[in-house]
Amino acid sequence: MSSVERAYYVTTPIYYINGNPHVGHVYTTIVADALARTARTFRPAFFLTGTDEHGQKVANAAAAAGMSPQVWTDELVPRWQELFKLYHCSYDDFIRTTQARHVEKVQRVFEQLHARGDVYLGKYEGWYCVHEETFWLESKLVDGRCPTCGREVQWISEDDWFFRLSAYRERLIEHYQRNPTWVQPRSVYNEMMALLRDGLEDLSISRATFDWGVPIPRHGGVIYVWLDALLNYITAIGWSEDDALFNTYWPASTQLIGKDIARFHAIIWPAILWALGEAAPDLIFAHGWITVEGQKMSKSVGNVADPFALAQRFGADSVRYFLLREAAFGSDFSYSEEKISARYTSDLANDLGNLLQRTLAMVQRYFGGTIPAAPAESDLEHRFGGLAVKVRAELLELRFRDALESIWDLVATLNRRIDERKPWVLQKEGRRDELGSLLYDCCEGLRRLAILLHPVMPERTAEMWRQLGKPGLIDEDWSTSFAGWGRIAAGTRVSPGSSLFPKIA
Ligand code: ME8
Repeated sequence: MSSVERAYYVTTPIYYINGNPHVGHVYTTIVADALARTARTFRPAFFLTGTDEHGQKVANAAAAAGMSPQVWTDELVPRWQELFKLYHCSYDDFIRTTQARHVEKVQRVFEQLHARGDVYLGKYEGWYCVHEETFWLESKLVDGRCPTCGREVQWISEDDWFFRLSAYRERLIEHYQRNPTWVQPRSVYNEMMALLRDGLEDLSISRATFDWGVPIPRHGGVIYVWLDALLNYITAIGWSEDDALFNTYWPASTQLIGKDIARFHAIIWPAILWALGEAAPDLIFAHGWITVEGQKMSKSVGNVADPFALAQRFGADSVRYFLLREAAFGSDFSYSEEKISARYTSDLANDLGNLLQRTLAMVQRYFGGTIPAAPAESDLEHRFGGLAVKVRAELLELRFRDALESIWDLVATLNRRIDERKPWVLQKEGRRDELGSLLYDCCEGLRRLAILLHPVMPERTAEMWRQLGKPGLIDEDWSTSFAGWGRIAAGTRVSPGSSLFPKIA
């Protein structure tokens, strides 16, 4: 099978469980969900998310709350799962790094690396940033602080296991040269290439003086939290030669991350995979930040938005729409409730919600609530016949804003058509055929809109579908559901209901 037809596997970072989730965390998970839902319409797809539960950062958060790390993570995980459900994130699996299925496989990885001579025992003497869970060379510090987050670093001196990362430098450079789009966006690719050209140090992959992690069998100490965490992407799908899930889905199609963790995913991760005899993922996409007044939204800055409250105010699907529509995926973009509110009012309530409401109201008023006969031919088919293929490609290329703009072309066209042809005048003048054709086209257009928007707004489009009289399956294969104008059957009884996007208090 070519990689185009291959089963689709999408992952998010696994989130540190050192506090409550914020909008940044739900953002990456929503993006993964939109991709998984798109892929599922035409091929097998698997969507993985989860929580990163080991390490000093989580242990410190638990200690500050007066709890053992296990009790702390057990209490917090349901909150994250509840949030992802609230946002309709249809993950196929949620991995926790404290689960036995993961721990056992991480230990197996260590054994394998050890057996192959890819690890050796050495002395780590250097700096460590707990917030980033990262070892730093003295030369990389900025004013003696962590170059990523600016926090204080700790001096560490312990006997650790080292992974021969430096031995993979040539292969990494070659991989980058041969696959110029495997790390996106281009700015991150260039940044990684510069790091590789700078030279690679071997990586300490254990901690000897700290115990909240995966124990290293026979030797003692625990696995470094980043190695433990990265492995989730393969342990969750059963990493082993004879596991059907693993064979179907590895290598991953799209691994989504924020740009702060690109080095781990685009340099360390492929090297570890190669050491295990596995292939590197097809694509690492490092997206930008949601910012508030120019600063990255983060718990430590204290500028986080509560995603539970946002869903309550705007509805989860409207927040999903905003996050995918607001900026080209990859770049930073600024967030505010005013911006969500503006999009909600213009795009969702005035454009889409109003189109559904007035179309169904007129089907009700002029045709007794059943969809009138289809026109023999519709010019809309010429113009929008290729829309599904276009939108699918845009979504899978992570061009969410472009996809939504393409879809809104159809929304705007249908609204304009109603405004220009004035169905109330057609009715008054007895031009019933023209009136029927116009309303039929609007219903068929709305059917297509519901299908295309389903990956972005799964719940609101299900409601559109219900009001349209449930014409078939909303998530059927897009190409078949788009074959020819006229798939919504004349005579279907519509059931207009409450407004899709009601006024917000
Ligand atoms: O880094 N804007 O976990 P983490 C956009 N456990 N996305 C944001 C964001 C923002 N302001 N803030 C957070 C870790 N994110 C590790 C990952 S993976 C093997 C281990 C998103 O809890 C973004 O996806 O710090 C970022 O990479 C992730 O949350 C970081 O989550």
